[in-house]
Amino acid sequence: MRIVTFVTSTLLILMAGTAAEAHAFLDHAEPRVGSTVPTAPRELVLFYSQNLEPAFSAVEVSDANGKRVDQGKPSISAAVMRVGLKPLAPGTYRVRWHVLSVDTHTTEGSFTFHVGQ
Ligand SMILES: [Cu+2]
Repeated sequence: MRIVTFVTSTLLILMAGTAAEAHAFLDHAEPRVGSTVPTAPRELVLFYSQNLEPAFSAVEVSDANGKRVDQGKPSISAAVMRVGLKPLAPGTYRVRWHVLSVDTHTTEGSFTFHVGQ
């Protein structure tokens, strides 16, 4: 419970507008944010601007019906988080991530990528 309170309070601080420091922002991703890829990727990789705390960082990938298509627990090393993907049919997929960076700030975001034409 103490940890939940801590995360919530840091999120509130972030939302209050003290975002001037170097939080862990998403630098880029593979597949790229908003991109269309011709073949289904087997893995999603997120590259951040700062090292992550693995215990409090997560990502979900879902299809247009909201069904999870990631393989579960991501692997996190330094500033990179990756998760395996189930075989993806053509379509649009949404990525939702939240991370706790080593400076104790939380950030979150979402984006889509498209498989197929
Ligand atoms: Cu920060």
